[in-house]
Amino acid sequence: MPDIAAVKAALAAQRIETPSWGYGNSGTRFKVFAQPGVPRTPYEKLDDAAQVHAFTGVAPKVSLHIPWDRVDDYAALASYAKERGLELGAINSNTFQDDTYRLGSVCHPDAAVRRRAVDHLLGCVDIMDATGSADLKLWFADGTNYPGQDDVTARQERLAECLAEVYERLGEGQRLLLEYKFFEPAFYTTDVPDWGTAYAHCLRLGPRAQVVVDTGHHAPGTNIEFIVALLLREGKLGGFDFNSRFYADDDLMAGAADPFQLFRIMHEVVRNGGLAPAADVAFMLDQCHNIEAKVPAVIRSVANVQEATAKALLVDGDALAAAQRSGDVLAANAVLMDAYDTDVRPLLRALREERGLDPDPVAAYLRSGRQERIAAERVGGDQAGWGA
Ligand code: LRH
Ligand code: MN
Ligand code: MN
Repeated sequence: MPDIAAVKAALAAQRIETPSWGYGNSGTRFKVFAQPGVPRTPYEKLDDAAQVHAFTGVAPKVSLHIPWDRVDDYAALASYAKERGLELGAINSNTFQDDTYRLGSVCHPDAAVRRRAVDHLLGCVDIMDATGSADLKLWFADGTNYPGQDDVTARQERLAECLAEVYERLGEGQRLLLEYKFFEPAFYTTDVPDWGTAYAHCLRLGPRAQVVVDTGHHAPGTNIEFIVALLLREGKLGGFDFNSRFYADDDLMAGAADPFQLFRIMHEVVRNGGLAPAADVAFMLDQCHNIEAKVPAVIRSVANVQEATAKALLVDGDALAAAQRSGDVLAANAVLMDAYDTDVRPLLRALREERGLDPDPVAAYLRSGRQERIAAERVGGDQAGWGA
């Protein structure tokens, strides 16, 4: 049986990175519902992230998105974060919200457009130098809508060239993390549609290029945990963008739609050594909160990832290995289900109390009265970046 002290130590050591855009107003292309008290500046987004960390104890890192989080002085933003017990995490690039990118960015047929896109990515590495961020996270909206629209192989070639230039620019201790997504906004071909394409590019680039698994970026029914196991085996899993999907890239709270899937993913992470600090797997959230209050929703999401991790850590590895070796299908499945069916909330409550935290972080935040305070203080909150 797993040692409970070791399980707790692993949970206390896990770091979950929250996205700056999760604190802003967001919605769909139909409507963005403004909420009272949302941040007006990147600084206020960090204030919110600091609350998530204060109540959970495991969320000291915040991902930025450029240019949604544009400031004049990124080193000053990093100092502001540090003063609040935070660090700036992945820098997310944006080559998808400009008229120039109608036919793509790094895969665009026109070299001048590709130049512009690469310059933006290089600018993101400059920001990483200023903030001390280790990860450059790339997601490209590139693709085509119609058969024959462009040469798909030429687009791969352009992508490889652009990525190589950015990779060369990386400094000591910096990584390039490449996201894939099987559809949208292009609907016929997507230039980085799946883990295989991302993996092939990362392999060519070198050891500091790794794949990001965004849980919302797969076709329904895809076995994401298999992809996770395979990437970990190859040393190519850079991290996760956790969120939930029902239909498409819904970006709902992690662990909300399919907690069993999140458990299966975390089981492969634990089983393949991905939780060890040396594996350097970034556990990031990539989600927005359209209709629910933002800070409590991020706290809830962090807790959901912790619950899935706790269950994965409770899998009896010896019993599982024995059942697998003897070909006892039912017993092997039962070992996994025993862990999944364990109510880990008491364990997490105890862990939080041991660390001087409130056992129920959402309730504690709501009780703190801060939500009412920011609602009164912050007028004219910022949009996360999506929608109109
Ligand atoms: C688009 C996307 C992607 C990025 C994020 C900033 O699909 O959700 O996952 O990480 O925007
Ligand atoms: Mn993502
Ligand atoms: Mn997405």
